[in-house]
Amino acid sequence: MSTKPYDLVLRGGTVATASAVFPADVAIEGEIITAVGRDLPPGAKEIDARGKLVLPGGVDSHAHIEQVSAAGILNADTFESATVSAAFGGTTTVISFAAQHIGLRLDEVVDAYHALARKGAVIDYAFHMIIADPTESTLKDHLPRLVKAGHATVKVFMTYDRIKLDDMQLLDVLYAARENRALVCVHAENHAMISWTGKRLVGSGYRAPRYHRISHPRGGEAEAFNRIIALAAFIDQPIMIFHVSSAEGAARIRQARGEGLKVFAETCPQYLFLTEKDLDRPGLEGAKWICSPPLRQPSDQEALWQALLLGDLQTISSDHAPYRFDASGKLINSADPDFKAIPNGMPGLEARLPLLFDAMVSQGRLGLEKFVSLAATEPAKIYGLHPRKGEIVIGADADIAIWDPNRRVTISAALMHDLAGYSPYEGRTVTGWPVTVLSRGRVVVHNGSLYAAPGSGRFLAREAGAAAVPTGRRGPELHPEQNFGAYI
Ligand code: DUC
Ligand code: ZN
Ligand code: ZN
Repeated sequence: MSTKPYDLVLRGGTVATASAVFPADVAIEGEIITAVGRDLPPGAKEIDARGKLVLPGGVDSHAHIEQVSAAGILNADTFESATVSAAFGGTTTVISFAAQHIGLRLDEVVDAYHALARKGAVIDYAFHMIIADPTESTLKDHLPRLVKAGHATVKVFMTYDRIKLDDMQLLDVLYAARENRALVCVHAENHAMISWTGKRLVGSGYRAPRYHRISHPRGGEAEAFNRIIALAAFIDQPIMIFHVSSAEGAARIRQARGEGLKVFAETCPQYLFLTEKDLDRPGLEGAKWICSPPLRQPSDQEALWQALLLGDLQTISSDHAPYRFDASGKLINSADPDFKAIPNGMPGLEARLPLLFDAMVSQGRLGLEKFVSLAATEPAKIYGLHPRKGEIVIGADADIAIWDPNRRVTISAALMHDLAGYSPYEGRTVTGWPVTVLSRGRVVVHNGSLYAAPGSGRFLAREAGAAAVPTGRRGPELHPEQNFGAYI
């Protein structure tokens, strides 16, 4: 009697999950992992993984792709270039944004981003819905339908002139998210502190990119974290605080979690591996390192690593937001802009995992299981993608990155596949590189070549997971038995 062979077996590697590292073969049938174990029977095809690490493909839960920014500027990548770049860096799932601007219907915005991604993406994707115009129709009509259609997360901004929400609007969004079971992600910085400081700096002639860091006071991050945490606790709506950059910010999150609040948080490689020194370069060169929140100090980096160790931060996303260093991007407003006129953001989809692997695995900071957890498993869980994504386990999509832990690579713009034209990490040598990357069982990258067609990535409809479930403890003013019977 003959049994049908597996379609594909990854043979002889070391598999890692968020909780264990063990030698095993991985068998794939169609798009799915169907066996993990020692000495599995042959596959119709085999990939030799001896001496390699077999890891879940990365989940990058925060990347701006083909997105119109607050200032109305389109960033450099297309869904094709961004997802190709992600795949070369070992990432197989990306959550980008469907960005509403004032006056736009949220459902039409989501349709437009669907069309772009459907055409270009080579890996699987989902969207966070940016709500910049929380009108009655956005929150009562479009949002409920879109959450039901598989968009389990919304994002709001507390700064940026054209898209920031005031506290009343934030409460409206938090309330609507609770009613519909969606997670709310937040860009939390104090808008007035940024605007006030920036205006005074530029007014006094401090125009260079380095002053961007000064114009985002560290206390403004902590203030905004405090405020959004208080608003979310009042409504009892779980939140995810994006791109934590400062020691004070990490401390606020720790305190909130210690109080039992459902506050999740991410940081990004730029806050772990770069500092304000990178901004401080001659002329306009520092513009390449302008992002918000800004790059800070080595002591902040240490605080963020500690917060990762303690579990206060659960994910590390790229916040990929590429702008070319020319008149289409960083210099779009002027050939000699002050720092306020320079678009915020840097590329990072491709370098995210190699940088983290080098620090966490090769140099031993927090270790391989924690790398897998932060890079793939936790974001998949928090954003409603697990167990389909983020773990090597029977029944999951066969999204796998095979890493050569010994390969040394020097990062350069020439090596990257995004369209930014520069790398913030130029010249940095890392140890460990993803050599073969599979998305739903198909090899998309192997030894530096791409094997995936634009449009072959799929939309991932998601229901919010456990992260988005309220605690059941709203502010007492919202409980009829504690507020003289009022239903608010
Ligand atoms: N800041 C943001 O808020 N978004 C994109 C990139 C950045 O630097
Ligand atoms: Zn942001
Ligand atoms: Zn962002």
